[in-house]
Parts: sequence; C-alpha cells; structure tokens
Amino acid sequence: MPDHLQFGRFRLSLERPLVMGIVNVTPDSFSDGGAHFTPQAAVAHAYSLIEDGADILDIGGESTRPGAAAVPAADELQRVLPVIEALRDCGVPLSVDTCKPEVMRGVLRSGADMINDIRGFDSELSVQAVVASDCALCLMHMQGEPRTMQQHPSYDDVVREVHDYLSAGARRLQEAGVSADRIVLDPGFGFGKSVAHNYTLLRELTAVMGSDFPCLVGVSRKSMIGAVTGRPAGQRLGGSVAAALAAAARGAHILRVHDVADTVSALQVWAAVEQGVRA
Ligand code: 9MG
Repeated sequence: MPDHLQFGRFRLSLERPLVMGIVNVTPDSFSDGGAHFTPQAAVAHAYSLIEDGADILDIGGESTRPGAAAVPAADELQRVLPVIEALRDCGVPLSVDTCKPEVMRGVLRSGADMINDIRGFDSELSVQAVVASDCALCLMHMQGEPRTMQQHPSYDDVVREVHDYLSAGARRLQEAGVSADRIVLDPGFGFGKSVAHNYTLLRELTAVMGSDFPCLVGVSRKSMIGAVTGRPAGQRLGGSVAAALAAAARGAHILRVHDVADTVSALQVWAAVEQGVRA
C-alpha cells in the first residue's frame, strides 16, 4: 500500500482519512436537487467546502443517481470546465467525476488532478485518456448501468465479486502504465447493490479492499442511509456521518461526502479517541 497518493499537482499523505467534498454542477442530483447548478454557485459552494476542511473536491457535471438521464460530452464539459478553471488555484486537488474519455481529456488539459470514473475505466479509450497524465484515478465497482442498476442487483458473493473486480481493474491500469500511487479503489455503494449488499460491503470493507491500494467510500446521504433511518435525503446527516466513521474504522482512506464540516469534526473526535490528545 503506498503511503501517499499522487494527485496531479499534489501529493497527499494517507496517514489519516481524507475528506472529499462533493460539488455537483447538475440540475438533477439526488441530494441537493441542483442547488449549485450555475458555475458561480458551484464555485462558491466549493470554497465553502474548503473552508469546512475538504482535502479534495469532486466536481461532477452528470448525475449518477439511479435512473438519471445521460448528458452529451459537450454539455458535461460546458458545465464543469468553468468551475475547474475558477478553482484551479484553490489549494486542494480537483477530482472530476466522469466516465467519458472526451471529458477526461478536456478536464485534464484544464488542470484536473483526479478522474473519478464510476465505470471503472472499463473502456480502452478512458484508459488511454488518462494514462500519460499524473492524475489520480478512482476505479469504482458498479453492477449494470445507472439507468437500471437498482432494478435487480444480484451476486453470489458480493464481497468476493467486488474484490475481484477491483483487483482486476487495478492490475489492468498498472499493465497500461499507471503507477500504484495514482490508483484508488471504490466498492461503489448504491451502484447496482441492494441495501443488504451495501451494508455487507461496509461491514466487510477490509476484505473487499485488500491491502494493496487506498480505498474511497461514498455513502453520504445515499438511500442505504435512508433505508435504515427512514429519513429523506436532506435529513441524513447523522446516518451519513455514522457510516463514514464505520468506513474510516475499517481503513477507508478517502470519504466522499456532502457534509464536510460535520464529517471532519467526527473524524477529529474519532482520531482523539483512537490516538489520544496531547496534554
Ligand atoms: C459520483 N459518485 C457518486 N457516488 C459515488 C461513490 O460512491 N463513489 C465514487 N467514486 N463516485 C461516486
């Protein structure tokens, strides 16, 4: 396991869990309903997340929620490029959530430091788009397609199947020439998984992930939180922070969250319990 991650212009230590703040530049995201759809609103939101303690920002121009409509690459670029350009010197690495090679190339030219691909760099074109850069790559597991993935998720052994997919994906990236310190793996909570699958993956996170690559976990405000708490997306803070801590306790390296300030506070208290505080 590398002790750091190379994010383009940045090299971040993995000695404590990093917090990735979510910046949706979409009119239809499940969690904020498009509250930050204009570039100006997205940039202002990004700066507030940095103020709250975000270590990384994840900018997305296409909703990945179940059933979401696909967005053409040109529209996705039009949404995210002004935001990346305005945030280029904000002081933290900029991740872009996209699965389109054309968008990957465009955002890397504009200064993105990480590509977060929910399709796990499953196309040769997406690997070619990123291999020669020095950006970090988040390779996520998904069963099926966003439009239909929640209809019949099915596994014989969800822990083994997600583990094997992620290991094979990391090997494929390394064989293409990506160094180990650029690779992050993600079980893909909510992407083609039932509530029971999601909680099995979270409970067994160390077995799912193995010990070769850092792990990113995104559970913030998701339906797996609502399924247990009975709360709508806007009232899932407590459940989301509890799930983030459960992931950190099982070795997650990056937590992708909407509520940065509360997650940072929870991690600080958890670290004080685990490691003590200086008198
Ligand atoms: C874009 N996006 C939405 N949820 C996500 C998750 O759980 N992981 C990653 N890597 N990206 C996500």
